[in-house]
Amino acid sequence: MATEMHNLSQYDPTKIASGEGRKVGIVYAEWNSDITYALRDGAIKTLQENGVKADDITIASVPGSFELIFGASQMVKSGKYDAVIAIGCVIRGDTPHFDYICEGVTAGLSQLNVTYDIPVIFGLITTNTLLQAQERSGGRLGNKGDECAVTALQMMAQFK
Ligand code: DLZ
Repeated sequence: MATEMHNLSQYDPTKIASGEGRKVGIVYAEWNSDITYALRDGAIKTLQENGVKADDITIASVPGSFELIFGASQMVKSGKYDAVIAIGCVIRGDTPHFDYICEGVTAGLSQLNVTYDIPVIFGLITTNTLLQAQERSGGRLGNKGDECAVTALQMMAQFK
């Protein structure tokens, strides 16, 4: 996660494996769409900058972050992709809902990672405030979508 010491968009392009010929699925949540669209677009841009063709990137939206589990699961089981990136944004409110969603998504995506043979990348931003989410979706601390794309490229190169 982004810290004051780590910008999510900073990576050394010479150390990133090419994504040429790779197929990537991106599932993103519509909840907090100002944030998730920026994350999604950052991921797409970084994948393309590193060799993934536009036609080889499939995007699908789900209503909220909790549905990322089902969306990512469907993409993984389709057998069409070399990696799946799940993108969402959960902002802490006044009820425990935040914790249930974060725990559910984390557990669900973790389960996919140990069950199937392609990497599922955790692109869920979990913050206390909208400002913190903005800082991590193209603001002061970079864009977690970029980080997810780089992570997907590294995982595909390493294990597929
Ligand atoms: C219900 C809910 C709440 C309170 N907050 C968020 C949020 O901050 N981010 C998000 O992506 N989704 C939220 N949701 C919606 C749930 O993820 C889910 O869509 C609903 O509970 C229906 O299953």
